[in-house]
Amino acid sequence: MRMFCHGYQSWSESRWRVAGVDEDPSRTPGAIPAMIDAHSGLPAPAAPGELRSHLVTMFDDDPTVHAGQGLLRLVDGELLGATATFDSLEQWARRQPGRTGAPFQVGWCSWYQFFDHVTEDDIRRNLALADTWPFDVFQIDDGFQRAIGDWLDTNEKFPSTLERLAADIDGAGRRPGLWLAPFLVAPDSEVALRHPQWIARDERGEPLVGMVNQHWGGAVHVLDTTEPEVLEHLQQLVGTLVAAGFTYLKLDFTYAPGLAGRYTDSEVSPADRVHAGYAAIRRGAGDDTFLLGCGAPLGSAIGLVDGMRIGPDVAPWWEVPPGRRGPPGYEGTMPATANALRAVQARQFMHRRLWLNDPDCVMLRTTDTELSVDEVRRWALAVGDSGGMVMVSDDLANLGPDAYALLDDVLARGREADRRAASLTSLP
Ligand code: 9PG
Repeated sequence: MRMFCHGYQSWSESRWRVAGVDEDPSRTPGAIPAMIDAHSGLPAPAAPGELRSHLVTMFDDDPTVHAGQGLLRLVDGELLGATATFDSLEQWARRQPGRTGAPFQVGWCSWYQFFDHVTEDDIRRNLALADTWPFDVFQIDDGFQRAIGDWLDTNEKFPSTLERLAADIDGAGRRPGLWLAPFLVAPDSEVALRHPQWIARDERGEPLVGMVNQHWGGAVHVLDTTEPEVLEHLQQLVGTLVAAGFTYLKLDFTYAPGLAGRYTDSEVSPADRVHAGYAAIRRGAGDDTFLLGCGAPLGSAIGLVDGMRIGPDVAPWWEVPPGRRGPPGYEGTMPATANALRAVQARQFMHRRLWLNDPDCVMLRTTDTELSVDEVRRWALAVGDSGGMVMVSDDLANLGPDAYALLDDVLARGREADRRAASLTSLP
């Protein structure tokens, strides 16, 4: 018997596994608790023979979809945690209180070309080149901030203030977009130094580590979203960013308050801790700001975000290159365009029912990439055919008429697929 194992958060794998044969990925030898937690919502690995799925699952000998609030477990042939059944994944998704009114999204994002090295000059050069491109949104990704947690201050690579940048993007006729990891704080950030009591703790009483990332200076800590002051801080922070002009926010690494640890209110569940953080952000952002979830436990963001990353990061390569294999248990989740493509297929049923799916960025360039011309086309057209968000992530100086023509094709297919998904949403 095969079981559809649906992933926990944006980057987690979703796939069919053979019961009694395939191991749950949380059982990968050498997988560290933080990895298991980020991908199954629990720090402990599955029992031998146990398979895990989140929100929904189904079996290949029965068309019924089984659904629950969070973790569903197959233990000794018995499904635990399921509370309802549906005829299809689409029917389940249609019954959720999604937020599906945003228009089809087309934009530019800095990450998959400039990564953390991005400079203000890269942003301004591309903004100037964007004149002939059909972008509504122009989004600055990771790399502008002074420190993780200090989102209102830019670093030395960005001489301008955020207000200035937003005003100039707006002046160029684009919607200003900004990346942030709202629930993470670097140990040396102003917010962490000023408010040590806002940080969740691990079982030893040390600040809870939410991510270790070399370009952020190493380990960063997790905000405790059961602390009322933290929720107020998040609401205010996002209100300030919106007032500065950023009405499109990519909220990343948002699994963090779901990690096991010591929180002020130990009665709040991991899913509710994430939900409370997202709800505070939506209160601060107001109704008209486009919120994009990323690295997000999917169930906790339903109804609060307009768009959701539904798979791993793309990368300027197809399969994960041998030298870039991640930590054990992380293989299907590593940045690789092939991994992103698998998620587009597995989570298509969510688009226009829970939110707009964000399959991750399209890369149109054929230089400065390990992707072949065919792989570039294959991914771009898959994004188009999904009807999901289309964000281009290239230095526009690298793109010629072929890239332009490919994007035209992607957008034509995308608008058509999106219209079809939207009309299916309104069926009973
Ligand atoms: C910015 C990036 C981009 C990207 C996001 C997210 O496990 N990891 O080390 C890991 C690092 C980065 C990452 C995902 C996982 O990517 O998905 O679009 O915004 O952050 O840092």
